[in-house]
Amino acid sequence: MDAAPSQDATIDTSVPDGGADAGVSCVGPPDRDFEPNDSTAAAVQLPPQHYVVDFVGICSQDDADIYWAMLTGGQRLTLRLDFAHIAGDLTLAVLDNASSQLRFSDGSSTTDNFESIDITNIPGGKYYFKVKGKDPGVRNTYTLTLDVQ
Ligand SMILES: [Ca+2]
Ligand SMILES: [Ca+2]
Ligand SMILES: [Ca+2]
Repeated sequence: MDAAPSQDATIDTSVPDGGADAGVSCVGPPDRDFEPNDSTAAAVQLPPQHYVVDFVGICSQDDADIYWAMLTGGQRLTLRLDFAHIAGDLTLAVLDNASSQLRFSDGSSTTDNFESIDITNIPGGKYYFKVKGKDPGVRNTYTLTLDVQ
């Protein structure tokens, strides 16, 4: 995948993580290839469309995974973070271009293994999507699904 516009060409979630062992994703691609992405300055660009980031994880003390996308005004942004809550509680946030937090989701439980954020009629601009452990010691794998309509 070496298509044009700059950075997003490096994202290839079809890369296998090396096996069914969920822990493998923390040391293998693509999570390894995305790191470091712990700050907004180092965030990984995602295309503003339906897009799934899989085989990734919160893998070390204080790891945060930050992605970004450029959205057009009036669009609807939907994010869903799926993970096994019992294996490690994760949170999801949407930040604006100034890194101010617009939305935060931490409603997961042992029966609701996900976080979700839905923003309609969003102003155009750059937005960051932040996945983090609820506590500094949390380690877990997750799937982040982005939808822009
Ligand atoms: Ca990570
Ligand atoms: Ca990270
Ligand atoms: Ca949570």
